[in-house]
Amino acid sequence: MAATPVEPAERERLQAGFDATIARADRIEPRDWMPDDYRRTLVRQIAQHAHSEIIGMQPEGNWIGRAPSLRRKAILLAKVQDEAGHGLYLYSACETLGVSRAELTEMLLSGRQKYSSIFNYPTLSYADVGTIGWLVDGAAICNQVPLCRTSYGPYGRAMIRICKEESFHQRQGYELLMTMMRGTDGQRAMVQESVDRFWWPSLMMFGPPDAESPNSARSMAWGVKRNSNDELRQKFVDMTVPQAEALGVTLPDPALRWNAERAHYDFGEPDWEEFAQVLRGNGPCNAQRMAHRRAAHEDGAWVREAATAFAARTAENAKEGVR
Ligand code: BYC
Repeated sequence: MAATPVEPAERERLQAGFDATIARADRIEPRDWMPDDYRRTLVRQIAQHAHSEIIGMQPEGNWIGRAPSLRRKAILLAKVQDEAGHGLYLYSACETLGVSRAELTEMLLSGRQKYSSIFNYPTLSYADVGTIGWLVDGAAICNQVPLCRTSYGPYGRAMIRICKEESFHQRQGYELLMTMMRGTDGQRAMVQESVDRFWWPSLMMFGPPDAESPNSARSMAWGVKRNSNDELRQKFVDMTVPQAEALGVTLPDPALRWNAERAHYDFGEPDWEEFAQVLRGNGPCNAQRMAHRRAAHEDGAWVREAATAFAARTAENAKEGVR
């Protein structure tokens, strides 16, 4: 994963080239020289992002077999499949940095790499499918649209496609909730209860407050991140409040109000102790999510073995000119 050692003068020249590319807001590509810490930061962030997409299939997957109609089931199946695709683009982007898919999987399974806190919360009702689309994919869009301009080429290009699909996901979630809000009192109550549970964890998706974000300053200087955690959280709140009003739900924050002076909504502080606990593995579903992922990985061993054997046979045949 580390770059080949270079003489100090050569290193200075390479560093200057890298700095100039970043200063021009141009892209660093896989074969370009890059500082080891830049490479490590990218592997950390892209891998965490990929793992989130894969683990993120679980909470929604929980409702595929219980969707209320064939149409809703087809939509949910397609969405969960999209998340698998996002995970795969991101693992591929990460592999361009010299780390293998097997190593990344091992780092997730051993707990050395994280995945998004949001997926450690349960999906207790069908309304949660809509709320995840609206709030979780909505937060993902706020966070990820600026990442289309990230300084590392393969990551930025993967994000463009992912963001298009996430926008579609957000709309399907909103449409689902809107349909339920036009339904019975019981359905409206189910939507409100779901929003009450997911609002604060959605705000936590943006990471700790800027003053407690150890990676932000350097990631922003390198153009890996284009906005700070708090800036994106604010953008999400500003975008979501009018959508909640149109939907007819109440966001569970008594401090939420328009601040004309700032031209932004003021809002309350998420429970950062709860966030810290979820990151330490003590959220409501951490153990369940990891156990499920581990079992799926073990169950898939035969597929990996068969694919490896097939690739070896194909390469052998090609060498011998056999079709
Ligand atoms: N959950 O210094 P900070 C999706 C960690 S997928 C867990 O601010 P950074 C979707 C952070 O990693 C959503 N951990 O970090 C999928 C760091 O620990 P390490 C995933 C978090 O990297 C399916 C420490 O806390 N999106 O939307 O500058 C269905 C200090 O934080 C979280 C991405 O991954 C968290 N919420 O900023 C539907 C987007 N927040 O690594 C939807 C790409 C922070 O030093 N990632 N941590 O051990 C990013 O934009 C940034 O990595 C973050 C954090 C804003 C998340």
